[in-house]
Amino acid sequence: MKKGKLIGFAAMVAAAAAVIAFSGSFHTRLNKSEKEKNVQEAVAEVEPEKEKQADIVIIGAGGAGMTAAVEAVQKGATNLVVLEKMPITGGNTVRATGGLNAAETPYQAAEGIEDSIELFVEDTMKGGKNLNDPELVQVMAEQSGEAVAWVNEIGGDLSVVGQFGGASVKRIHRPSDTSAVGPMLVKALNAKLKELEVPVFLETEAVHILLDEKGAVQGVQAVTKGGEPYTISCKAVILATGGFGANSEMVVRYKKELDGFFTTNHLGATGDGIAMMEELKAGFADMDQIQTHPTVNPDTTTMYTEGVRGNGAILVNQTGHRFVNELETRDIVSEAILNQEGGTCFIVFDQSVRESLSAIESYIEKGIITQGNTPEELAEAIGVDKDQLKKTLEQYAVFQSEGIDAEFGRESMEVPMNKPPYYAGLCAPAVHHTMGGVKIDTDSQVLKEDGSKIPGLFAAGEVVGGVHGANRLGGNAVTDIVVFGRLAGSRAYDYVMEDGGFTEATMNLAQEEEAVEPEVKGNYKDGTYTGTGKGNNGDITVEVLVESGSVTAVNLTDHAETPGIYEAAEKAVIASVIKTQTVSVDGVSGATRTSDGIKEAIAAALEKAK
Ligand code: FAD
Ligand code: MEZ
Repeated sequence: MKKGKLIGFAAMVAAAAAVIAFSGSFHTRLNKSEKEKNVQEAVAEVEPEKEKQADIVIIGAGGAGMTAAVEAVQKGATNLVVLEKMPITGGNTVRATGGLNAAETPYQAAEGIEDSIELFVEDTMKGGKNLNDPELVQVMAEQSGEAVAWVNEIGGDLSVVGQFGGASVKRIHRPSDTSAVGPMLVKALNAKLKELEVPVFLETEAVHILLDEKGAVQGVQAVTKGGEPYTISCKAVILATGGFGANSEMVVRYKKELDGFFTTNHLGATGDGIAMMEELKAGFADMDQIQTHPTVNPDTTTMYTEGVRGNGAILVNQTGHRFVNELETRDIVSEAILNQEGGTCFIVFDQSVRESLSAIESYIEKGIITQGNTPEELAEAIGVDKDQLKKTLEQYAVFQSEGIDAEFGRESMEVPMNKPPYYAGLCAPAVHHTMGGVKIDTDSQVLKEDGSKIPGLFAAGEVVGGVHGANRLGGNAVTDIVVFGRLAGSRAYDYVMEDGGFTEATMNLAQEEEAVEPEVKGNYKDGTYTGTGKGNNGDITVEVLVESGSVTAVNLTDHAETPGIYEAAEKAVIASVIKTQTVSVDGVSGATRTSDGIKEAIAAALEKAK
């Protein structure tokens, strides 16, 4: 491997760490023990000035971590940093589509929906097969209305209420334009963190949480963007690393039936927090409880939000028949799909459903929806018996008008589904949510196996187990991350105040390079792709990371370009590609052939991502 930037002994240490940082972001290169060995070697070499200090370190800039940061700073925290291993913030949260469940909100009242905390708790426990920790569920339900108000206060928009599976009433809150909840929430959180001047260090992977001799938190070992390993000493840590849905090896370890399943999760959902908690002998709950989402397009792994069914869509099998109450909980719908021919089905809806949910436009743009002017035309296009699909839709319209689904007992049937044109998308279940995780109490404080606390350690979000039991209801994870993210931020603030209070911030973003973010949205398949192009001195190989459809990072993994010359081309070309999401960008004068080689390599990688 040739890495032009790295020369001499210090550079060798940095090189080891750079590989670690890179592998941390892309999760493909080193196995855990190789990675661990490199971290230890690299950390051993770290210079004293690389030691940093903060009062609270938040690990993970997804919804839970960013919420915790905002809450702690709003309460008065002054010296707090957020570490994020990926090149962008948002984690799985930015993918969240359907919404956030909350009871007794003004938005429900405005629509005359009668809901209660008790009913919310009951539905959640029933959905989770009573495996849930009832105290955590109670906290989530009680604080759900405040969570909606808080999101709106920080600049978000949750004001429309919809129906989802397993909920007795309309309870899921989403933006007023019916768009996806995650991008709205992450945008609001990013803006708030910027306004509050909270440093978020991207491509910085936490590796270990350090305890003092009394067993209380004293620091975090991390590897930074740029490849520097260092230790941040701190009084409190908030663990918000999300779930492990993208770590197929770990998924299979806990639930072997899911071998071979694809996932809806972002690449960073690899269970790092679980590994860190195992080291500290934390307690765990429900690790084998892993949920599949029933309606995911197998070609692109795009999830069709449950909102499509909630707003009216039905599911039909390859023969054009319905086969399940589409609004049953996810475990039941997933199993029913797996029992159909080929383990797949079609989600079918009409123009009125399309008009009710703007998330559908993104599926149409992605090319994963087939359209027909009549049920027969649609059936022909998707290879389903046309008379049967016509009959199924006609029968459903009768059930809808009578308010009784005589076939499967579906209660909410929003529309008769007879407004042309008609639409269908292929779907199959995919790994979606890992309900198991570290044990916490109702203050978000991490508990050990024996039930005692680890002082200074808090956790929130998908890394936590116990809230959702055996099956999470759609919309409850975003409630979970806002409610427990706020609790973790608030309690970590209290803990630091009791431990001598906050100190002046010593880590800030000025020490780090600003991250380059996409200015337009890309239209690629998520994943990591390699490509090769001809540079000035031979082949250039790149690895390109695509997240949520957009190129978010490019690394030169092998090349022989001239040190001191290629760096300018590397920086400028990659930044322009990320910003514009195309390879039709300017090269750098004086390094034209290197620029062209990098562009050619990225283009080759992106060919595979179309
Ligand atoms: P994440 O948002 O995943 O954030 C964790 C962050 O930690 C990530 O950015 C990750 O890169 C980072 N990280 C991990 N390890 C490290 C480390 N070692 N060092 C530093 N950083 C690290 N739920 C709902 O309630 N409603 C919905 O509509 C909904 N839709 C969904 C749609 C999709 C496609 C998916 C995948 C999930 C959906 N969910 C939904 C579930 C919900 O989005 C997630 O459970 C929730 O957002 C998790 O939030 P989190 O903050 O715990 O984790
Ligand atoms: O909670 C979820 O995972 C969810 C609401 C997903 C979706 O179908 O939109």
